[in-house]
Amino acid sequence: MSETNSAAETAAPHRYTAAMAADIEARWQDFWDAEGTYEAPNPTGDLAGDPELAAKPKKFIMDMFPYPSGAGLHVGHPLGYIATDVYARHQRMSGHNVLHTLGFDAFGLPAEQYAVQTGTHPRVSTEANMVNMKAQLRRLGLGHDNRRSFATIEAEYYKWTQWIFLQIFNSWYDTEAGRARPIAELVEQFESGTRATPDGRDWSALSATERADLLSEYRLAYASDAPVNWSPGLGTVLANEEVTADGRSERGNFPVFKAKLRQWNMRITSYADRLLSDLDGLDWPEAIKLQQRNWIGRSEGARVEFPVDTAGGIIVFTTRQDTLFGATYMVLAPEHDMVERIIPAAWPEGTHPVWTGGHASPAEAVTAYRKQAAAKSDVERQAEAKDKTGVFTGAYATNPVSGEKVPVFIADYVLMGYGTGAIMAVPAHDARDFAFARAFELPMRCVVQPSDDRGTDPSTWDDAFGSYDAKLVNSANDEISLDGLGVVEAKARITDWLKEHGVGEGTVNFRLRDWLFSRQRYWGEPFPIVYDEDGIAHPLPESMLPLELPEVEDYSPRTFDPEDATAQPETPLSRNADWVNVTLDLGDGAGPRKYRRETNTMPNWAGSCWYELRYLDPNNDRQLVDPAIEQYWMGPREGQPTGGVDLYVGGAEHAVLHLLYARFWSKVLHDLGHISSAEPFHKLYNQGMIQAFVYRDSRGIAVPAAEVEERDGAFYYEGEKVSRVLGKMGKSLKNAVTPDEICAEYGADTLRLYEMAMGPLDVSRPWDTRAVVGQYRLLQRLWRNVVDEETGEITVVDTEPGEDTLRALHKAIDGVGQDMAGMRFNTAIAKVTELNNHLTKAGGPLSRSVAERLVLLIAPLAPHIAEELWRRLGHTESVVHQDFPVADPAYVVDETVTCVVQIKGKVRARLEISPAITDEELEALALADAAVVAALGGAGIRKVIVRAPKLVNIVPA
Ligand code: ANZ
Repeated sequence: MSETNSAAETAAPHRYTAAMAADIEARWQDFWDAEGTYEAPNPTGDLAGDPELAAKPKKFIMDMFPYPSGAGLHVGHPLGYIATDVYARHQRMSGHNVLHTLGFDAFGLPAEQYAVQTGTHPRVSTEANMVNMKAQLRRLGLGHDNRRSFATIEAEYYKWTQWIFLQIFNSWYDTEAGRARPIAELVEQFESGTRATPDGRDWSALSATERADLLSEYRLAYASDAPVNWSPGLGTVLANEEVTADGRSERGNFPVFKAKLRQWNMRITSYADRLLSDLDGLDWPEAIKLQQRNWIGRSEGARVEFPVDTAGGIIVFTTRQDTLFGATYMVLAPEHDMVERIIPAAWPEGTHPVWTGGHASPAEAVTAYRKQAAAKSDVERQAEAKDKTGVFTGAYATNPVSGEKVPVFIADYVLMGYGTGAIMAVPAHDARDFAFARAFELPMRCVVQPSDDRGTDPSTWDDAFGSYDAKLVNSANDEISLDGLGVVEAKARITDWLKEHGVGEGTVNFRLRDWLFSRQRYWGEPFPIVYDEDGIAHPLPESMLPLELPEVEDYSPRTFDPEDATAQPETPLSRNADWVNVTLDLGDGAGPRKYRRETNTMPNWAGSCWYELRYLDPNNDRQLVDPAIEQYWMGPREGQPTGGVDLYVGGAEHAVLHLLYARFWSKVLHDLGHISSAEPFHKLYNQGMIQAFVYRDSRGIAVPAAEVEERDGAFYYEGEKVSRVLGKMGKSLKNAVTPDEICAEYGADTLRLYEMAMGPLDVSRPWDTRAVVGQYRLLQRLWRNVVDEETGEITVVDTEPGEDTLRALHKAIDGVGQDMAGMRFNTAIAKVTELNNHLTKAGGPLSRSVAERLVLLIAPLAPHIAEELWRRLGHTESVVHQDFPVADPAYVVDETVTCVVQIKGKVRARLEISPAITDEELEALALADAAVVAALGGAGIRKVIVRAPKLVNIVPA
């Protein structure tokens, strides 16, 4: 790397070197800051007096904002930020009013864990990290509107996070209207009697607690006692989205248990349908849409009631109601609350010994089995391959179509959190039921005629027959027959029949669960909720926001033995009695009363659920966002029916969590009339990752990548041979390269170019520090084409360029413009390089008009050198707001090339054609040519060999 600073290079006093780049970059960064070059005007105030700006289309471009990590940035982090910056600059130069800025997502676990290890207050370490990261980012020359930046930990910001929580708390989902409405309107319905209370009593007859409990059933934010994901090792409960497929905590990889705890939830399930259908109008990668669709998991099926003699009916959810005649037993989730009500005191006469699990009574069997099931995660319980376990409850239910008595089991393969927590088992046609039936020697009945040759006796089968593409058999009673029908038709028929008989109905079930919204943490937003002496939750009035995090001595989370499922979470805020116990006048007419504050905090997702809105109107202390401003930047428009940010760039790892939660908050705020957009992000783009080589010694331990030497294709560290694989970049793998190092060595413009040139933006690519110099050389050649390295004078002349150069120039302009608009920055760079090489080769001083357009072309990619050259070329206005060059089509159309047409190897014609012609077009053209027709003289054609655009070879019959 040191060669770049070698004597030969620095010999010329005005050469573009790292030192020169450092000087240019620092100077223009200071200038841009001082001038507010990247400030985007808002429509009210700013734009009103500026008709020219008001006529411009807007572009709101956003990055997924960073968490201020203590490790700082490595070169992988800014890939997306550079890309959005290049894009934003091009859009700005193409006539758009561009909003681009970056804040910090600054609440969260890492700061707290660091705090526990080092005793530093999370605010102190977070703020120090932000200072460091801001300096690193500024060095890259990102054109952000800095007036609009903020961190989610600022009280002026989280005041509005809390305010949104209150809106969600104070609303309910009206399923008839299909939208959220203020809870006061629901209370009115109860008061006036237009909506009946569950037990029919007058609203006025309900106690305060009863009213609160009833409203809690409706509120979009509600506290409830439900089985939640509890991770003792982390010391907090987690949302389903934060639990991995192996049933462990995504962060820290601790075991997660289901525990019944009182926690806050968000009723995101009310929005399941809209979250699903609105995906259609979004310009997102299909893979991400698919992940959201799967996470929401819509299933069409039916609810069917199976009566139990002793205690009402068991309701199951099934997607195969057509197989109802084949339901030969039932299964309840072990936790199902029907279990207590249906179990008899003793095993029925003649109970199969395998069913009892060796227990003396159903009660004993149930207790033992529940204990066993509680220790397993949902994923373990659902694993296809594993042996099916369970136990008979001693109870029987009646199959509503066949009238048969079927035994009721509990088994852990049925989950409490899905459907109704109960299933009808159809062992002949469901793989899990088949395995269970085999293990417990339960009867099976074939009700769908197998399309293979296995026959209709399931006792001879090796597995269930699950196909949809077959006809029903053995499915008739006195009133209805499904025999001979296809699955789809049979489903429709039986669903009607169930409805007519009042024993079931068609229904849609979602996999999506409500969002668990409280955490046992210090470093998060406090809930704007207090409890009165009866334990009723009251929202704080808006005037009491923000409710600031108290300064405390002990902010550490309480963690436990990771395996201790019985441990009880403890909230750090609960240790501060002075903060928790308060006397307040909530302004609700009750006067000053004693309250207890909610001591949970919000999850770290809260702050990122609405930050796009804060960028729009960052200093508004009266409103979440001024509606006119929101409408301008985010409102629905042609092609964007639900509105949203024009471009949102970030990693694909946020497929569900953040992107689903933010969509949900948008919809609630939209329904309540606070914003015009119903979706936060119209276009989503996932950038690839920058990977890096990881070198490991013979013990498998990573060694510092920077100190590895390559010899004859092998790699050595301190003389010892090491292995090399491509992996992630990071401190722990000792292969992190910081942007600071690269900026020091070559300058920010070179780093920007290198990151953009590495490959298509959406694919992952390996970092190679040795290759960075290639882009440095491009900038050096560019510089040399405009500046005399000896004198520092501009070398351009005022004559017009030749035809050749005009063609090269306009082709580049055309191609680079299209590539930039399409975010193909790597090919844009290739085209700039090609043009620059052409100019270098042509020799002699550049025409001013060529030099200027060359500078404008590279300005989005390498803004500092472009600004410097632009000024040296005599301009007094910044390059940032110049118009991007427009190609003259006359120079863009390709010249023609000559194609030779041969018949039997003899040249018979020459065609002047476009070099872009396809084989098909060329063949047609050649066969229609008069000379060719004449030469063929009516002979048929055996074969035509086409090599577009140069050659056509015709072989006559
Ligand atoms: C009878 C049946 C017959 C079923 C058949 C499937 C095949 P999806 O598509 O994912 O929605 N099920 C319902 N609730 C369940 C629970 N809480 N735990 C475990 N399994 C449950 O799956 C719906 C199917 O999964 C339902 O349809 C039910 O089994 C099962 F040939 O009912 B089926």
